[in-house]
Amino acid sequence: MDDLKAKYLGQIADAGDENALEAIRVAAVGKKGEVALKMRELGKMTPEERQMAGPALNALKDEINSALSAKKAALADAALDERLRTEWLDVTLPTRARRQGSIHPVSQATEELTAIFAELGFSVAEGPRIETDWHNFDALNIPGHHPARAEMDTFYMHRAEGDNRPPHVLRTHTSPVQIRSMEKQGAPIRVICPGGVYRADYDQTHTPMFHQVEGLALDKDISMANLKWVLEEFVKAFFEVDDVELRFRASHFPFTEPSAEVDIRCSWDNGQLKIGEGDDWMEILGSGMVHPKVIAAGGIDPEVYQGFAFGIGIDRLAMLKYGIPDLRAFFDSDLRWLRHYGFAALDMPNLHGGLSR
Ligand code: 2NL
Repeated sequence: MDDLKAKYLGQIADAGDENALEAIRVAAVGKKGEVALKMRELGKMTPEERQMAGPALNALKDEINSALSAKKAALADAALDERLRTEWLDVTLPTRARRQGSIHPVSQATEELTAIFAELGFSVAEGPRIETDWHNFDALNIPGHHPARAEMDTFYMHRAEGDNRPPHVLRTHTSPVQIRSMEKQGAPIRVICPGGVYRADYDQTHTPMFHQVEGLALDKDISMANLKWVLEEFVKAFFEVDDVELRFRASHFPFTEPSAEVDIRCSWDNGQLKIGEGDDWMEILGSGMVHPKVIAAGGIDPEVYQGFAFGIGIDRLAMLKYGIPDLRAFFDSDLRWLRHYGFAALDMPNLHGGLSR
């Protein structure tokens, strides 16, 4: 029995992996293993012999079993040590260069102007790009026969056979988001609505999808003077100049009365734009006092509340601020263009950190 013990403990000590260990287990203490065979011989022994050999065989079996599990644990430890040695990672290494992706100038301009209007007390609202004909047109005092509907070059959604309701449209401006904001929030209200809008128009200066921000402020005592101040603050902050001069030109929109287009004083020297100085004027937005019918369409009493609204093209603002010459490149998804004009992902603007860095 001592030979048996020495043989198996030696084999266990030498086993190189779990498979070898299992083979030893089967040969030694398995059902048909050597210890089991010896136990069968107990039947042929005298009772005295059996009383000696029985417990000794059981002790041998226990000893081999514990050697097996000790070795198994040692092999697992060694395997883990080996993995830890090969699968290491140096977390103090520098990260990869950042130029994998960048923020599109339209997104950057949207973030910047949102930060400015937020500072002026405006909240931000978003809405669906597929709109009801009512929210996009009727609520804005543009009835079915109005020439503005034709002028807008509207994209109409498909209508099911036999459905005689007016088709949904791709919104032609973000005004419907303001209608929805009035319906939801009531007055007083100060909100801006930035986002993509659609018109069937494509040439040097127009793309079928472009971006707009509209603003709306309604209260009991809001006048055109408040509009002028808000726009001056916005233009100064956005173009990062100390002073601007705005020129209001009488205009016409169905949703405002009176209406004004707004120009800023600027100069173009050698193709270089300077805002706030010079002898030129550049149109940057449309605005006016919200038409009473539009206030009523938003579920608010126009006898009590009044206010201003304005609409600005974001794409053109971005072109002017960042010196981008061609509008159509905005929507080409050209990676080289994006690397050149894009912004770092972590440079999100806020008024305290400075808008652009
Ligand atoms: C332009 C003109 C404008 C508005 C948009 C507006 C929205 C509501 C009520 C009244 Cl809910 N007005 N929006 C007002 C005036 C002008 O945009 O030429 N944008 C580039």
